[in-house]
Amino acid sequence: MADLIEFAVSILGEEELFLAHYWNEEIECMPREKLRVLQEERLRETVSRVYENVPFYRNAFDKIGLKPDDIKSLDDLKKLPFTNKDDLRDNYPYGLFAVPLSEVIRIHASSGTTGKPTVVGYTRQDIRSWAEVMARSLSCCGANKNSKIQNAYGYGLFTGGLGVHYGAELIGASVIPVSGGHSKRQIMLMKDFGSTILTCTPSYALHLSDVMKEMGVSKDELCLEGGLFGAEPWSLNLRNEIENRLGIIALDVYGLSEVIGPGVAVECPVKEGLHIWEDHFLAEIVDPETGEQLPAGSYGELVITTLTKEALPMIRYRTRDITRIIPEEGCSCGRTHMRIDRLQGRTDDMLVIRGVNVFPSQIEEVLFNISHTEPYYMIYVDRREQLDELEVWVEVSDEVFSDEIRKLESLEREIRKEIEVVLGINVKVKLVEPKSIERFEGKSKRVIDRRSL
Ligand code: DLL
Repeated sequence: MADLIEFAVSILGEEELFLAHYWNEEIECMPREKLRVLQEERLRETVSRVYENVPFYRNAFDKIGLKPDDIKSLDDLKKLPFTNKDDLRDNYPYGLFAVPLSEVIRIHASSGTTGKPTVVGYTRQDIRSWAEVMARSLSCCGANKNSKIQNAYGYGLFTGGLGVHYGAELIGASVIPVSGGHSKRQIMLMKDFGSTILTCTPSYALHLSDVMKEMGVSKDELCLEGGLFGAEPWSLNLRNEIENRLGIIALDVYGLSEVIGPGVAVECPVKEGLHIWEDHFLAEIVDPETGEQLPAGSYGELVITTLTKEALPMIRYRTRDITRIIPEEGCSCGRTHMRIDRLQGRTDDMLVIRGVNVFPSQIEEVLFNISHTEPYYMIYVDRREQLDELEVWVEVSDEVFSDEIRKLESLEREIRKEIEVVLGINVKVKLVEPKSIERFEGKSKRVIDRRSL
């Protein structure tokens, strides 16, 4: 811990670290017994509210003979039915709203891969709560009223842009609402405006660092100190890469539109898990197959119940995200809110290759450990003669690409062996030219599953 503090001080400066520490100390460091009382009170309120105001929930409760009064404490949570993404789709666009539209002041939507988007709404109070959790999250990576926050998450229906924006304004920082894209301009602004914090997807942060190199801009010419990256899974190796290339502390922020947007959970500078803001969101881990609650420490699907949302309360929302609750309570940062591990991926992104479960993040982790490769890759899945095949395309650096064939073949073999050790299945590896793999301004797409095409 002493090392960590020293490290954080070296990046932020002692005074700033102190200022950056908590946004809302009373809540962030609330004793757990007190937090539990608050959660139970809010859970009871939420359950009555949805029963009274959302026919979908009233029917779901009635079907299993559950009355709001049956939910007294957190132990009763498991009696409640789950909510799925399909329930939002079936009630498109506003069917799950618990308030009249006249009270809704903002609507966002997440584009699904198929059909209609998932629509979410916010009352004025919801926007306040969201700004609060985002202000806490940004403070974790050092934001304060003197910060200049370059917000390169997309503005629009996506919750990333405006979610960060309102949190940053609440802190009193100067927000630079640049949104995603126009990478050269991003670097110019970062340098000229003296941005101190960058917010975007981790894959875009990596891309920006490449563009910096192309433009001949070194990290020493920038004032960046911290970054809050999320909206997609990213490996620890990618974090190291971003931290080294940009000279910052890079923290992970998690969230999803159905629950609120970014700011559901965030890493503190200790980097040992993401604190879920438990006064607003109640977390459980369940077995994705059976829906049974799993004990702290076991990996499973994260399920979230909102405790303060007015427009769109969610009861036991199945996020499809895989993580675990970190069993050790308390964190050396002083925050008492429970931590989840970095997200491994989504149940629906998990590839099942010849019966073996594969997360793209596992492949990323391996690739980053091998020198001479670039951190860009694509995964292709095919089915030939009833057999699944996985092929990984990996970009290599200019020098390697112009090397003799023998060296390339040996690198290809090395990567194949390393991936096979981790996944336990045979894979094919293809080395490709520098810059031939697509770059992303928002969420990246690194898997092309051609089995279902
Ligand atoms: O991605 C909200 C967000 C914006 C989070 C900016 C963080 C930063 P959706 O578009 O609804 O909302 O997508 C939510 O993205 O269920 C996860 O699968 C994935 N995701 C979000 N954050 C992380 C993360 C926003 N830190 C879906 N690590 C979620 C891994 C993440 N996956």
